Amino acid sequence: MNARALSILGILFLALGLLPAAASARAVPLGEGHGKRPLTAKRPAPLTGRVLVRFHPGVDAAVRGRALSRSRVVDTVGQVSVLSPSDEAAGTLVERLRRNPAVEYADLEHTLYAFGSSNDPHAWKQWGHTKIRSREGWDIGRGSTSVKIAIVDSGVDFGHPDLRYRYAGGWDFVNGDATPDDGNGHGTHVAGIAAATGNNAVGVVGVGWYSKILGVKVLDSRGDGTEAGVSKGIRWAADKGAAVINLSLGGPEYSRTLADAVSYAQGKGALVVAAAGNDGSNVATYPASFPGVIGRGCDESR
Ligand SMILES: [Ca+2]
Ligand SMILES: [Ca+2]
Repeated sequence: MNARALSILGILFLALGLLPAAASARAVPLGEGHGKRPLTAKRPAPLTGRVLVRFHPGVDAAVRGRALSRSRVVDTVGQVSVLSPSDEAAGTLVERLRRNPAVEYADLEHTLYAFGSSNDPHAWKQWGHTKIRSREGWDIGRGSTSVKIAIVDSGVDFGHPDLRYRYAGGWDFVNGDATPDDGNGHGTHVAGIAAATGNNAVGVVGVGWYSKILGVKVLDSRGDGTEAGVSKGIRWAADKGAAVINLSLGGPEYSRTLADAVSYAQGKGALVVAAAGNDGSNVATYPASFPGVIGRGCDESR
């Protein structure tokens, strides 16, 4: 098993439940802060009040300008414009845009959210590595500093002693700055499972001991984000050379904007891994259900 495969294995075992990476040397354990509310795929995804529109290639600026005259472009994601309606309901704007032959698609934007976890803070520490046979993998490889894993989530606490040397860069798409500080704990917990430093006499050990982490903050302190924000994070991670992009988040609504972002990342060679939502239901969630994405279920059995 090579380093990349081991890193991928590390991500795959997030399937084992997004269970907290257990106590660390600090007062605040990896993962503290998440799981404070039920996070399930059945939770309805609220609308953000914004509209995501993509024009057909080659549509000129004047045509686009007319189509967008009653809205404000508040952001862009690849070829997608994020619109805030000026004087009409978002649904009315979508209907009008969909009738416009210059428009490839127009959708209401939904909220995405962190997928939840067990409330047993030490469960993973006790059995997770056994369940996925990490130790056998470590005989072959223990991760590599040349492999970047993007944790597209609520941020990553790179001040944590088990994550300090895993930093490979980051961006905060929630606040628009270069520090993806984790106001929730979910992303830090996920990062610890993937790549907490091994054999350093501190805290826990990730599956990849030496893999590098890109901290991409797209979820706020409540664990909520937007389709546009998550899509921007995915694209950013792909542009930064992520070998693996981990998405322990999602929602029940199909999103073309999100699908475009996942395709973009896959086209750059990234392996996209997404949680299916650990609620034991058969509800399809996205991005886990997109083509080529490794969707992870949850296994809490020992
Ligand atoms: Ca920040
Ligand atoms: Ca450690």
